[in-house]
Amino acid sequence: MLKKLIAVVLLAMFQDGISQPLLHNAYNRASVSLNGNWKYVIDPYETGYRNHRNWQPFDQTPSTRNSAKPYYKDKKIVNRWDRVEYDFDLADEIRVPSDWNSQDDKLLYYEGSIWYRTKFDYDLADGKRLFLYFGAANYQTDVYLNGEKVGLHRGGFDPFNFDISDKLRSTDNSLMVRVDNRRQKDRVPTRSTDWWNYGGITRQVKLIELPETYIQDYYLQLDKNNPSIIQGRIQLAGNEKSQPVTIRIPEVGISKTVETNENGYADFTISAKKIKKWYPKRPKLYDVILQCGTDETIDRIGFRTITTQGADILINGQSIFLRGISLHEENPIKRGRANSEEEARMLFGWAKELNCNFLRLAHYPHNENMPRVADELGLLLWEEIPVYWGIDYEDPVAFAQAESQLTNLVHRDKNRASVIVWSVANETPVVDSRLGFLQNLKKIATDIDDSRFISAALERNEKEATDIIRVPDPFAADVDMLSVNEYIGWYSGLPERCGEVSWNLPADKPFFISEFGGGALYNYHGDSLTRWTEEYQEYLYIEQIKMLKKIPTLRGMTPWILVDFKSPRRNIPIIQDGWNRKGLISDGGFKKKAFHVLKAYYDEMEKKYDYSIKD
Ligand code: GCB
Repeated sequence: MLKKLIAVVLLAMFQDGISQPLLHNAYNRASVSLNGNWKYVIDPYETGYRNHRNWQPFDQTPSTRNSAKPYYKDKKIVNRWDRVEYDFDLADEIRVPSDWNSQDDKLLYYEGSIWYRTKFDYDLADGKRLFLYFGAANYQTDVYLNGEKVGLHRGGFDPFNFDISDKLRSTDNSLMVRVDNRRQKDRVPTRSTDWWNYGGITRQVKLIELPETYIQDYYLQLDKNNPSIIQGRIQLAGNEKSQPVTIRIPEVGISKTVETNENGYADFTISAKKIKKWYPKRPKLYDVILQCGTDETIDRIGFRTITTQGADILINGQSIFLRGISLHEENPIKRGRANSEEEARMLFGWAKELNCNFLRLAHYPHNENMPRVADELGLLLWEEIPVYWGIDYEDPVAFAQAESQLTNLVHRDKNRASVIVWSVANETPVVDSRLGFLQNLKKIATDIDDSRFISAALERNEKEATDIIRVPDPFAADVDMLSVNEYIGWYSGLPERCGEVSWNLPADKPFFISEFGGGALYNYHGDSLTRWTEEYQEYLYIEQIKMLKKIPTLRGMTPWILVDFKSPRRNIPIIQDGWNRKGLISDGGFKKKAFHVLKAYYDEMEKKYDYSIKD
């Protein structure tokens, strides 16, 4: 009982001042960008939250303490007796959006708080609302406008927004944002990962003006059991919730008006008879226009179904093989977070050269350009939240953070044809409290969207000394696609080990390898049993593919990984130097030998699983 009470109190504290429901399709809304150079103050001692007389140590968890009235107020000295020991006007500038680590050598390993400040003017007409939208900031973001707290957000990779209409001035608004990227036990991910903990406002910031009543959210997807129908729903927010809303797809002459109820909600169906389906080979998108009063939003949506039948994965009813690769949201050449559309196109361009039709966006939600560009290029996607390695499953604060990251991801991308998998975890060791945690996440995703697969990158029976490989994970029964990370030939044995094992898997579910791989330094050569050479990695791919071809239920894979990526865990001088070298492409953008092995296999699978387009 006491434990429950504490959990409730903790959750109430946690909810205090959080961001508001996500505005859907912020991507296409008319907006004013706040991107640019912002002033910044590095604050490793949390001075921003401490009055100079307060000698108490700052309590880091939960870090909401003192946050309503920060010491930093963007204040100017007016009286001679004033003393302020920071100055945003004189401070250096930092680029937004971008991680801070790649902008200045002294920030490369920095983990802590940075205070950002920008100024803007905005004339808001009567009867309008103004929203402040962040694509993402890692990890906790506390937002202040003109000295008042607007709210906070926890989660390093999901979008969030605040209605700032009440705190806005027409000129000289001071927007102060504290971003804290410390790794902590109750965060998701928690303390340890195998990627760089890039901090800062890593994605775009913009202002979106909307009428008093506006279209907050909508969903339009083909009914997976009856693809001649589009299932739809719409949610209005604002004062006048009960209103007619018109949904139009002009290219095929569709126009439908529905009436929302007193909660602003309506569900509806539309005949899809005239709609050409979205296929990876023919990624047809339609302009979809939603209009309610003076609010109008335009989206580009593709319509397709994704289902399973026994071990088969069916797109629009036809069997496909997922020729995939895993990917971090990093630009190896810039050595920082990739956040632009051009960077999405660069990374996807490499994947296309590999003849991929599928990408695993590991291990956290990537920026929205990724699914938007994938929609256009016909690439299928696996999207994931950073429930990674050892999460504290019993902590309600950790669960709330996993929940909010998943909710925001599914809300943001639920109309993207490219996205076919919601992954709720990666390599989370099996302990008792974990199953309920993951099942609850599955329920959260499917309650919003049940048209896609639920999966997670599970582990095999690595610790058993046996040649029979199994997946002894209780969550395996809950997933639509049984996905496993395995490193046979790298973390266990040499590549020939692949020839010694056999797989024991359920016959009625698609099987998928979410990771395999091995490290190689580009242009480092030797024999095929010398680790870190391109030859070793090439041999590993050859042996893996031979082994995987024998699994009758195998329907795809996303080997680890498209490009070398930065990781502070990887410290062999010259070979690694802070890089995970399992990429098929080097940090300079050069292809390693194994790239060509995988491509040859994918060319073969493309022919084997060819399908015809049936409109
Ligand atoms: C894994 C993890 C991935 C690591 C990879 C590795 O299993 O899922 O995040 O980077 O192994 O290289 O060890």
